[in-house]
Amino acid sequence: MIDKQSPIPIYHQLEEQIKARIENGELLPGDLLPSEREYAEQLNISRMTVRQAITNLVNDRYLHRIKGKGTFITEKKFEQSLNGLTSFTEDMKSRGMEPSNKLINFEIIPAKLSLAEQLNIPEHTPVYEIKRVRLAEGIPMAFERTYISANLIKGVTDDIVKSSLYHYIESGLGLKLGRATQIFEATIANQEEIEFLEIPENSPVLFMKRLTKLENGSPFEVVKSSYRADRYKFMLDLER
Ligand code: 16G
Repeated sequence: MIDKQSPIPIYHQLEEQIKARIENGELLPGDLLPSEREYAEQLNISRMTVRQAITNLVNDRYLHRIKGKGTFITEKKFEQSLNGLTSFTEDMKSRGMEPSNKLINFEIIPAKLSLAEQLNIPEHTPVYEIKRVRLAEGIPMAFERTYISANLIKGVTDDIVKSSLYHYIESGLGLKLGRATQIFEATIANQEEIEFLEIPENSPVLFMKRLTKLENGSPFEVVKSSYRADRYKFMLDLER
């Protein structure tokens, strides 16, 4: 319903109505939005006004346009807090989502110089190389390449990396995790990411690199993770 007598501009009223229909689930993520013409005719308002409302919602990322196809409702992103050193498994469970892993590769390799330096081990020392697609409710969220110092974290198996690595380190080995340094970058998906994350070519991904240390200060893992930019957003509490 549009109130033409209201001091609130019509495009703003329409914007609020579309937002409300997204919030209450009448319009679902991925759905095609009715056309400008349909809205204009149904509400007896000009197409210009409808266009303005839709453009504002596109700018606010509630909607997105796909060339030649129309305007769609944007998928809700998973908001992850960056406060605290947590695992993927914990992040998903804390949101009531079921995590799973698709193991792409798992082997022991000799550490190259740059990796060895980061892990503070001699070059060619054995490290586990683990490539996993990390899923939530069966949907690929991130593609992760993990390098673990094999002399420090012993006994890692296929089954362990198919569930939770951090759980094994803490509960299985009784080691304490300490701190991590994490770097974020925006990039365009490479071939592996396109394939494993099931995203179109040229999709943006959030790339992060984490170096994690045990409580005693020993670095034990270098992780490169690529998160789907259409599914993820990150949240930090800042204090002054
Ligand atoms: C997260 C961490 C990763 C860690 C993994 C352990 C980032 C960027 N990465 O994905 O460093 O290895 O959790 O998860 O947050 P797991 O215990 O579920 O195997």
